[in-house]
Amino acid sequence: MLKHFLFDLDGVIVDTARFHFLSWRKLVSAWGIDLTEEFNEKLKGVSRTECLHIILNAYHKKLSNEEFEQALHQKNEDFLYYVNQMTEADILEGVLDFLKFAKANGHKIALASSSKNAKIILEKIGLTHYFDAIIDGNQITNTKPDPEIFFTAAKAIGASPENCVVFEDAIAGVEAGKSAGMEVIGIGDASILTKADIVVKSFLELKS
Ligand code: B16
Ligand code: MG
Repeated sequence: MLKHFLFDLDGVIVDTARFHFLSWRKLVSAWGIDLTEEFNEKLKGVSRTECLHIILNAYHKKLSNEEFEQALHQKNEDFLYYVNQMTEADILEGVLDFLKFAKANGHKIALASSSKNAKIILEKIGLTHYFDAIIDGNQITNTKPDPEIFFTAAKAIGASPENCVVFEDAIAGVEAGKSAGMEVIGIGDASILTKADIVVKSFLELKS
């Protein structure tokens, strides 16, 4: 049976995970919080609002509704500053060849990203036309690790979950893909993405 591919964006296609980290770190440093890379693993794959809740809960910090909205806005402004400088050169190694291979061999390709900036990012790096469906944070009610985004992406390309392969760099995303009954290939560190079916460092390791 032909497999179809569901791609996470940040940390899989491009290294915007780094930009999210830098933007959150700048925001919370003004509150005297030193955000570590280790803590940042909890923020990968989850929505912007949920990220802020996770930070505030962990550091016992309270914000008014207005301050909360302002913090989200500021974080996103800083993130977009980095995004606006992106080009095709920012596509992670091996990704473009894999997309070309998938297209040429009839595999359907969908994006399943929690980011509300996903479409802007795909345009900046010139990959929009590779995707048969683009599901992002604007279309989803429940953020990863809930499987909603992967079910929605599979449906959009007319694929059943057991025929979908998910590419994910986040603990929450791997959990979401497995909860959806899909095969999950982790991109990154095997000691972190322990629930993935296999973990590779980059698409260069995937023989198409
Ligand atoms: P935004 P992904 C996720 O994208 C990021 O991993 C996560 O760190 C971020 O908080 C989330 O998007 C929301 O992004 O603030 O741009 O809406 O990994 O699911 O592609
Ligand atoms: Mg990701």
